[in-house]
Order: sequence, then structure tokens, then C-alpha cells
Amino acid sequence: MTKVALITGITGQDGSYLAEHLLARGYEVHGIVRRVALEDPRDRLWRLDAILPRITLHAASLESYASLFHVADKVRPDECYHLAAQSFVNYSFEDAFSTINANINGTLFVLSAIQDRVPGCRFYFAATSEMFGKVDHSPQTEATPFHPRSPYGISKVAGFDLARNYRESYGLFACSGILFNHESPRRGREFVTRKITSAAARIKLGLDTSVRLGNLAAQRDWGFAGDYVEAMWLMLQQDAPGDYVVATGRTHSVEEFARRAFAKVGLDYSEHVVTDPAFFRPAEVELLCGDYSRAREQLGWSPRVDLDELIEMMVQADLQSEASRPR
Ligand code: NDP
Ligand code: GDR
Repeated sequence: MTKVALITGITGQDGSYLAEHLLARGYEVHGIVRRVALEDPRDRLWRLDAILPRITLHAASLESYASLFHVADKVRPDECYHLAAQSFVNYSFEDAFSTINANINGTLFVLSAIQDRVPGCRFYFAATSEMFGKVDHSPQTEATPFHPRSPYGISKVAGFDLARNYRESYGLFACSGILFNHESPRRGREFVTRKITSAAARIKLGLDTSVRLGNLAAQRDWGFAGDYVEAMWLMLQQDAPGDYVVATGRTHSVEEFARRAFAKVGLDYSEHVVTDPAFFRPAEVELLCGDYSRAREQLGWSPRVDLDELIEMMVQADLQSEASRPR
């Protein structure tokens, strides 16, 4: 029997890779999108361009329980991947209220709708290394205490607790993937990796001269989004639900990422990167490095793409898209 998957946040970086992954495995794929996305497909559905004819999109809002209930009832998924969230940490400081509202209530609404209409559906929650926040040891595992440093991180701890509570209270097959940063050519331009690779491309092409960044000393464990969506799927294929760290186990500074990205186009980053206090955060997560032993041992998952390949992939894609962008 064909399995049916429902993805919230299907228009985002991870949603698009996950939809492709599930289609390749023979799933019938449904996605929840905001109504505006259906009205403006060129700008809002670009990551789904190649697969649009093969998926079904439903307009619904994380703010409306009724709309999510209706979609759950109509689609009756076997697996639900809840990826939709206000995911940009900087913005969560600017508008904590809407981040908390969409991320916490939205997760509760999706869980409640699934529990009510399709209690046998397997549920994935997009948790994050931002929940660890201010860490006192490295690498971080599933047992590392949470100390979130932003409204975004706080909202994800609440979502994690909600998913676990539905598992423990109602027996829902609910898993949380504690995913460390993962990037790709489909990453939003506001995130630091894409901001750097697109700047390197523009500067190389003579379209710009510099890029303004914040804290260059922050260290992150960066992987490739295409690898990470496979771990999401694997979690829902196990005999029992659980929570898993997904990471590469290697960490690098923002400065090192910039050095390597600019070197890919034959440039010296120090001549083009300007530090700007406007991009510093009120509270920073200085260091993240994940121990993905449980995912390796129980899911058989390991990352395939290393940081150098990831940077190469992103810089090449940005060179192409910047060169062909109409001016
Ligand atoms: P993106 O920011 O690329 O995508 C976010 C998705 O959520 C988009 O589809 C967006 O829709 C949707 N969304 C945002 N706000 C709302 C809302 N109020 N109502 C309905 N939909 C909404 O994120 P990623 O793909 O990178 O990440 C996917 C999930 O994984 C997120 O929950 C993120 O927090 C989490 N995560 C990401 C990591 C990463 O490194 N990428 C690491 C760990 C966790 P629209 O297109 O309409 O804006
Ligand atoms: P992050 O990713 O906050 O880890 O959240 P981001 O790329 O925004 O920042 C990573 C680190 O880079 C530093 N930094 C800058 N960041 C941005 N965006 N812009 C800059 O100019 C800049 N300069 C330095 C930041 O201070 C930070 O330390 C991402 C999101 O995808 C979350 O949704 C997800 O949960 C986590 O990754 C894991």
C-alpha cells in the first residue's frame, strides 16, 4: 500500500528535500502551505518547482487549529513531518511573540489534530541544537541539558516537550530530531552560510565588494540538508519512537567558513568581510558540536557530505544563480 506523508513547512529548505526523498521512496506526498504561497507560487514555491506536479498542497495556517484539523482529517497521513516554524534566530529576538506563538501553539495544534483524527500516524518534530544553547561540555548528546539562548530556542524546547508528552500520555509515535545546523544551495539567504557563499559569488562576479557579518567566532557543526532529511525519515521507520541527535561531529567557526568559501573563488575573505555589531545577538550560542552515535547505531545513519563539499556545492550554485539573475 502506498504510504501517505504530510509535511508542514514543505516550502522551506528541509521540506523540499524531504518531499523529494519521500517521492523517491514511493510515498504520496502532501504539504501544508500558507495561502499566500498558492497565490504567489513563483516566489514562494521555488524550492518545489521540480516536484510540484507530483505533490498535493493544502492551504492551512499554524495559527488556526481548525485548518490543521481539516487537513489531517482529509489527508489521513501515515507519517506527519512537522517542520513549519519561524526558524531564524535573529528574528525571534525582534518578534518573540509571533515566534513563540507560531512555534509552540502551531506544534500543539498539529499534534492535537493528528492525535484526534489519525492517532496511528507517526509524527516527527523538528527540534534543534539551539535547545542546548549555552553548553558546558562538548560534544552534545541526547542527554545534554537544555539551556536555550533565544525565544526561538525556548519555543523549540517547548515543542520537544510537547512531542514527548504526546508520546508518553497518548502513546503517539512521536520522534524529535535534534538536528544541528544543516545547509544547502536552498538555504535562506539570511542564514550565515548562504549569506557568505552568495556574497563570495557576487564579489567574484564584480557585483559587490563586501559583506557585513556579526560574530565570526561562533562555532557550528554544519552538515548537508539532503543528508539530514534521510535521518528524519529513518526515525519514523523504527519499531519504537525516540529522539536523536543528527550532526557531523565536527565544528568550525563562522570565520573559518568564510575563509574557505572565499578561497573557493580565489579571494581573501579578510579583504571583504566587515564586522557589524548590528548582526550580533543579545545572547549568543558560542559553540555547538553534536555526537550522533545514537543515530549511527540505531538508525544506521551517518552524514555523507563533508564541509568542504558543502561549501563547494553552495558556492557553485550561487555563482550560477548570481550570474543569471536579471538586473
Ligand atoms: P525554513 O525557514 O527554510 O522553512 C520554514 C518553513 O516553515 C517554511 O515552509 C515556512 O513557510 C514555514 N513557516 C514558517 N512560519 C510559518 C507559519 N507561521 N505558518 C505556516 N508555515 C510557516 O527552515 P528549514 O527548512 O531550514 O528548517 C525546517 C525546520 O527544522 C524548522 O522548524 C527549523 O526550526 C528546524 N531546524 C532547522 C535546522 C537547520 O539547520 N536548517 C536545524 C534544526 C532545526 P513559508 O515558505 O510560507 O515562509
Ligand atoms: P543559527 O544559524 O542561528 O545557528 O540557526 P545562523 O546561520 O543564523 O547563525 C549561525 C551563527 O553565525 C553567526 N553569525 C551570523 N548569523 C547570521 N544569520 N548573519 C550574520 O551576518 C552572522 N554573522 C555571524 C550567528 O551569530 C550564529 O552564531 C540555524 C537555524 O536554521 C535554526 O532554525 C536551527 O535550529 C539552527 O540553525 C540549528
